[in-house]
Amino acid sequence: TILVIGANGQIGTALLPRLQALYGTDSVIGADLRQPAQKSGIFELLDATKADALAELVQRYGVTQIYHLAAVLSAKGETDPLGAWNLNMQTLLNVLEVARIHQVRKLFVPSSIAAFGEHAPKFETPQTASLDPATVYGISKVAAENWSLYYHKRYGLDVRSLRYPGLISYQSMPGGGTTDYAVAIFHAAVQGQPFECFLAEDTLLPMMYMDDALRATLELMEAPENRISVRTSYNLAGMSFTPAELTASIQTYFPDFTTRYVPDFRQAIADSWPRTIDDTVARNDWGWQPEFDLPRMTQEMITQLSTIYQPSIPTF
Ligand code: VAH
Repeated sequence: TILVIGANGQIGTALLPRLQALYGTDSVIGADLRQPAQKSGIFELLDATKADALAELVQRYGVTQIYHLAAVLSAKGETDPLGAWNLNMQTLLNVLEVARIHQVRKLFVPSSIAAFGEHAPKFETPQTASLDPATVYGISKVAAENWSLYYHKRYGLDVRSLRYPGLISYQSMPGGGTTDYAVAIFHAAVQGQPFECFLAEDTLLPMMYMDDALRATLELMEAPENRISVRTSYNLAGMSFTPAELTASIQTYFPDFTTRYVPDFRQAIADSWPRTIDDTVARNDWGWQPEFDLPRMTQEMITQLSTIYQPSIPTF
């Protein structure tokens, strides 16, 4: 069985149904601090900072794979650095230890472009670059990458990881990320409202549509173990765009839509991150290939959110 920790998060909300479709609802357990809005399949309340609660769940369901998707993201983490560090690291160490003790076969531990800092090349950031992250979230990701590598080398744990770009999805509301302007903007556009962006209009960032991120995750997890050459975390690229480019893409659907740019503390976080990512190693090792560019993502996000905000076609 597969355990998804942080099942109510941005990735968890989208990944859970994908795993249920692939492996059957009875083989997938969603777990988070609170019940989900819409419950489907097996769901367990879990505080993953409690190792014994996690171990009990793993034993009770005979868990063989864990997706560890619980974390405090970059912007929210800066409002409570030690709280973010404690949650991100305690849960990770519990997952690694419980997996080691209970012979969990495979683990997914996400990283992020937030792992890169000011001394990594900004363009085509390579797989091996110096990692001096500017945020507590980034520091916790670099630590997670190194702990994952350690548990792989010392205990043979099959831990796999991706340095996700900013992820855009319609299945959940933005949750404290610096790239979450790119989610909130669609909610405003579809509701006919102007948008106030907390990043400057020319802030170029690596981004990815959630469908690509989920496919990358599943392709990585299903790749033969001898194909995996990176046990810290793989660079992964989808596309890169600026708030101005995203606004223009949305305006092809909503010509009157406008964005105002009011940069706040999140601008410094975004400025510390890469502009574009080199994911050659992921392409060579397990055949990664993105499918969503900006126009296709815009069309998909607007289509999906339009049905959520205007569910029924008006009856005449
Ligand atoms: C964040 N969405 O903004 C996350 C991600 C690269 C961005 O780590 O914190």
